[in-house]
Amino acid sequence: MNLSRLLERLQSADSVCVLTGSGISAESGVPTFRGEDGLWSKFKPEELANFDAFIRNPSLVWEWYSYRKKVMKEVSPNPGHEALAALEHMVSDFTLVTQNVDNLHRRSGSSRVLELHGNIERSYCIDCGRFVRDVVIPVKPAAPTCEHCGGLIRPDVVWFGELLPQEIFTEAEEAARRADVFMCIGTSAVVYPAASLSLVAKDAGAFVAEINLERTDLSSRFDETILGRAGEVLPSLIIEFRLLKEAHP
Ligand code: BJW
Ligand code: ZN
Repeated sequence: MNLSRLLERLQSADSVCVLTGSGISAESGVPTFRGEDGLWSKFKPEELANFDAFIRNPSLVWEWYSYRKKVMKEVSPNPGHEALAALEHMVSDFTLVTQNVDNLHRRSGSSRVLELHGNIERSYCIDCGRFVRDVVIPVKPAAPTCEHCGGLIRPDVVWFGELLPQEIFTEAEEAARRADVFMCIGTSAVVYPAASLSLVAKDAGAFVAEINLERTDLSSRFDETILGRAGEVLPSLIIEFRLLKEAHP
C-alpha cells in the first residue's frame, strides 16, 4: 500500500471532502449491497430499494429493513470510521458525505455527516407524512401502519427513482467543488448522483483518491486507487499524516 502521493496532497490541502459507501461498514459486520454473500444477496438492491416494490410487497421490504436495523444496532464503528472522525480535526475545511444509513460515522465521533440516502432510524407515513422515531415492526407478514391515519409507514431512506434531500446534496456538491483532496471510500461508485461527486471534485481540480478492495467503474477517472480494507488503510493514513504534520507544522 503506497500512501505517499495522497499524503503529499493531504499535507497541502485546505479543504478535504470524503464520500463513503457500504464498504466502510463491512468490517463492522454490515453487509454491502452488491456483495456475493449474505442473506439478501438473492435480491438486487434495485428490487427492494424502490417505492413500487414497497407498495407491491411492503412486508418483504420491511423484513429486509428490520433485519438491517437489527444488524446496524448490534455492530460498532470500526477503525476506518474512527480514522475519519480523527481526520475531521486535522483539516481546516473537512466534509464527510455518506451514502450509508447506518449511523456508524456519527457513533464513531464525526460531528457533521451529510447523509445522502437518509437514515434507517427514521420512518414516516406515506399518507400523512408524520415521522415515527421508534417504529414497531409487526411480526411478518405485516408492515407497520400509522396510528393517526392507518397509512403505510416507510423507512426515511432514498430509494431508486427518488430525489436525494436537495439541501444536503447541494452542500455535498459545494464541498466536492472546493476540495483540494477528495476521497472515495468503500463504494462501487455505480449509484448516481452520489457517484458524480467524485467527478465534480475531479473536474474542479481536486486530487481524487479511491480506497476500495477492488477497482471500480470510476477508477480510471481517479488520480489514485489504493487497494485495501478501509479499516486498515485509513488508520495508517492518519498515523502517517499526523507524523508529517508534527515534522512540518
Ligand atoms: C470495501 C470493503 C472494505 C467492501 N474496505 N472497501 C445517472 C446515470 C445512471 C443512472 C442514474 C443516473 N442518475 C440517476 C440514476 C438512477 C439511479 C442509479 O444510480 N441507478 C444505477 C444503479 C444505474 N439513481 C437514483 O435513482 C437516485 N435518485 C435519483 O437519481 O433521483 C433523480 C431522479 C428521480 C426520478 C427520476 C429520475 C431521476 C437514488 C439512488 C438511491 C440509492 N438508494 C440505495 C438504498 C438506500 C437506503 C438503504 O440503505 O436501504 O442506496 S441503493 C444502495 O446503493 C444504497 C447505497 O447507498 C448505494 C450505493 O451502494 P454502495 O455503498 O456503493 O455499496 P456496494 O455494495 O455497491 O459497494 C460496496 C463497495 O465496497 C464495493 O466496491 C466493495 O469492493 C467495497 N468494499 N468491503 C474498502 N473493507
Ligand atoms: Zn399517517
